[in-house]
Amino acid sequence: MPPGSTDHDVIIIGAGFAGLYMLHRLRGQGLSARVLEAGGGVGGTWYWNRYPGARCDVESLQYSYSFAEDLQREWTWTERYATQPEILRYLDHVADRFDLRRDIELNTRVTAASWDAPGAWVVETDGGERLSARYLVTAVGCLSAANLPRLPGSFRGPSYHTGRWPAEGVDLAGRRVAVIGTGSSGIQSIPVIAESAEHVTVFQRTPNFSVPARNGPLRPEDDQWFKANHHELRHQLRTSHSGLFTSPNPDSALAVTEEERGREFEARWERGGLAFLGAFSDLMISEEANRTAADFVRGKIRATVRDPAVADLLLPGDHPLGSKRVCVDTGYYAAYNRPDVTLADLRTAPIRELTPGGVRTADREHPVDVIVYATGFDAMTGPLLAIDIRGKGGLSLREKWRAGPRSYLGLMSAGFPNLFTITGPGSPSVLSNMIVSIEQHVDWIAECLDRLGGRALDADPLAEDAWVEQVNEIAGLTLFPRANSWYMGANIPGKPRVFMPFVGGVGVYRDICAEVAANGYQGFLRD
Ligand code: NA7
Repeated sequence: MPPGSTDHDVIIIGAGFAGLYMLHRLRGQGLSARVLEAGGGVGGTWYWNRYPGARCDVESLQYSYSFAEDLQREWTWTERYATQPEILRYLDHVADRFDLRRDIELNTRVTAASWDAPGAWVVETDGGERLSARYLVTAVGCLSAANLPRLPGSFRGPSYHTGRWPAEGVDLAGRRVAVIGTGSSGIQSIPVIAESAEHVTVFQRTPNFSVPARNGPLRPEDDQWFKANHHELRHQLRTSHSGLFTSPNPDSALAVTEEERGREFEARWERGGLAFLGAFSDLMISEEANRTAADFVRGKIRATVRDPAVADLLLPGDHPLGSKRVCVDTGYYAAYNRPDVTLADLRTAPIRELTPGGVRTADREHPVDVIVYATGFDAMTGPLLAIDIRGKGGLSLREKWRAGPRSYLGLMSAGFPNLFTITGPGSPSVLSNMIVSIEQHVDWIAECLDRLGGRALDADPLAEDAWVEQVNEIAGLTLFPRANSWYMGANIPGKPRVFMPFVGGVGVYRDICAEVAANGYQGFLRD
């Protein structure tokens, strides 16, 4: 394809953490790129998820870009875990700081993309625009397609999905609020909503494991230490298992005494956050080891929730700890000690229908003024398949992925030349600190485009088959597939059950990708 015959060298879909950095990198190597973003502002996940209490479950020092020293030096987080508004301010700052906005088109949803002869992507938007580029990069996020259950009946009050929260906010003061769902979004929002609502009724289908955040102001000495040592610390994150500091303990939970085990769990519980999962090396591979951690958390729930019947309902029991994303909360279990918070157990009394004034379960009607759907997302594949993507010969991605996503390294899918998927299924993505994974993918793609110099690249179907097999095989060695999780697609009716992310760890994965590139893009086909 002759240079200049497309509108842009690259079209990027999405202006969250991934899209912003991708644009910055491509510009730096002299490519013209256009970002198309559905939202009215930059920020992606952090633009949409404005629900009360929304906050990152990764510590702010680690959940930030590492690509620019100046940016790192000049930005100071205020809390150990940043709130949604603060992360959005950070991303707005990044957009301004690197002059990114002039290449970003907001309020523009990509509806279709097709690989057209003689070798360009043609992208269509909801505004009727058609744009072409030699390369297409999706930066659509893993958790951006909201899952809104179809409940029978109708409710006369307002209802909101946590992932589509209105930018102007919602005043829940003095209202009777239903929160449906007890994943991370429900668990973060329930205690905060309870502070001002007249009453909160929590509709729980499956109890989840949650560990305390122990949030607080970011200590200046921690900030200074991170800034002073950031080269070394960022390197550690990039080569770690999850892209997080979890202080992994190499011991087996079963090789120590009960007292030692209890001390390790207790210390991590006190410190707060996802490092709880690093307590022992076999928590995600041995059911017995996992049960020790699960029992510890169940003990904490019983000790926190005063009403033993409510505590019992909150005890997770149908999946190993960590096989669904562990939540990180502030005051979640204690919220059930409030007289104005009620737990409705959907396992014993499922939702029958919405009524004009509330939610009817099998046993009674719960009168509410507002419904908050904290019901999650069609994860990972949802945002990609929402776009009608057509590759070579009109091959549809929806069709190709009917039985589950197939990709090589989570970066490309065979038959879709020049289409790169940042943190796509088959890469560590949601099992890691997303920023570490995003930066690794963006750097890899940018270098690849540089070396391609305009030529086309596609995944070799044989390499793809081998990768899909490897991803499944490694997942099968762990406890992850034992849960009906969104990692497995199990939260969406009719979605194929396939474990989607790569569990081998970000350090291992980075090495694999680097080696593939060093070997002349082994497993990829070039023009
Ligand atoms: P999650 O973790 O998918 O949680 C969604 C919750 O909503 C979960 O408790 C679901 O129960 C529940 N749910 C979903 N559909 C229904 C229906 N129809 N009825 C009742 N309850 C329902 O999404 P989040 O937004 O909380 O968190 C997503 C990620 O964001 C999180 O892991 C962090 O990485 C950040 P279920 O368990 O399916 O029985």
